[in-house]
Amino acid sequence: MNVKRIQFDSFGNEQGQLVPLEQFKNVPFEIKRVYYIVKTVDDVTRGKHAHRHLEQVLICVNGSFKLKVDDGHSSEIIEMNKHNEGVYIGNDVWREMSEFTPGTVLLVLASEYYDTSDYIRDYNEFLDYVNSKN
Ligand code: T46
Repeated sequence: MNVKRIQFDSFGNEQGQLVPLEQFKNVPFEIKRVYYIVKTVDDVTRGKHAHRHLEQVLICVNGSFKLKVDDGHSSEIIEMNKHNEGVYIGNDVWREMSEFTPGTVLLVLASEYYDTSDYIRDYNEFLDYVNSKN
């Protein structure tokens, strides 16, 4: 699957922790966009789409949630609860985020500017799209 975990160095002591993120160093693409998701609701599922080209790194900097990734052939649920671990998601991967605990902060680094035409929001369309490539 076009998904991989990335371990980030976390520098700190009793005063707190600092995690540097640098394009082409510990983030495997040029970072063109950063966004974050806060004030999440625990019984809501976000995402439910795939991207044709976009690459992203998701980091749960506070709290926890479940990330489901699915490439049309297999799926996996990743527990997101480490401030120093990112999950890289490449193109053609369906993603869903759910079970957010209160105070969760999801930071996302993206390889492209926001482009609605890059989204596939229908799961059957996604399956047709990935199968047409094989
Ligand atoms: C993804 C997951 C992890 C913008 O105006 N600019 C942006 O860069 C983004 C990402 C969103 N928006 C607007 C579009 C919607 O009105 O923010 C609103 C919420 O976006 P969306 O429903 O797409 O949020 P999620 O949490 O379902 O998905 C987002 C990203 O869109 C997506 O690429 O992989 O986070």
